[in-house]
Amino acid sequence: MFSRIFMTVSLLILLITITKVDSCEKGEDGHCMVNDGPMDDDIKKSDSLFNQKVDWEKAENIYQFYATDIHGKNVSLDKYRGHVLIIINVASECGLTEINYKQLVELHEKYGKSKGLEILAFPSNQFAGQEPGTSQEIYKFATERFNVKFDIFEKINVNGPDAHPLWKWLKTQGKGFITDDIKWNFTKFIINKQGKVVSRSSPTAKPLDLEDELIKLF
Ligand SMILES: *[C@@H]1O[C@H](CO)[C@@H](O)[C@H](O)[C@H]1NC(C)=O
Ligand SMILES: CC(=O)N[C@H]1CO[C@H](CO)[C@@H](O)[C@@H]1O
Repeated sequence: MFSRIFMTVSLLILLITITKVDSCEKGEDGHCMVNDGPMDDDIKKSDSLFNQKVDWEKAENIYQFYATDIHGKNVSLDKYRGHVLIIINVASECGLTEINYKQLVELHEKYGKSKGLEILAFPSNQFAGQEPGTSQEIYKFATERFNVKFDIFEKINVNGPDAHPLWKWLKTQGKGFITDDIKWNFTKFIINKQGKVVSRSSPTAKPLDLEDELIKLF
């Protein structure tokens, strides 16, 4: 009885040892990878274990998120790594639409190709129903009326329990006035090349007002 348990235990220990030696030998320069702290593979693994729906609060940068673009494509925000970004919620039918789109296009033309500035626009219908269109209509409006070439995403909620996880996270990073909720259309977040929020601007701030701040980040 005892010897059987003993044999089982020693067999287990032997197995574990063999497995460890095996993975150690795969390391380079005779390093043992088991106790060497996080390697690239481990970091990738923890990234893929990140589930934005439940883990959004734990995000360290925007590259961990994904969103659906206006053409229905699932986009990992990892594609923006190393770029300075403006993330903004947009509306088609509102007093601020014209100036915001126009100046965003201007910023993008000036700093897109030359400095790698990327603009991520998220249509949202949460403010007095001023973005009632379908994805196709929104895209048509933005590209035909303002010649937008920056990235537009699918319509999302920015407030409430159904808010997109990226927006939930953005709001905890750039604090709002009194509450974190997005008050109005055209709230702008500036993201640095490390994927962190550096500022949040109100709807009435014009995109060109952000120029000085952007220049420091390029
Ligand atoms: C979108 O891509 C992410 C990985 O970047 C994946 O985790 C997620 O499940 C995908 N979502 C959909 C709806 O395909
Ligand atoms: C959609 C929406 O609420 N539009 C508003 C955007 O913000 C400006 C100024 O704060 C308002 O004038 C718009 O009506």
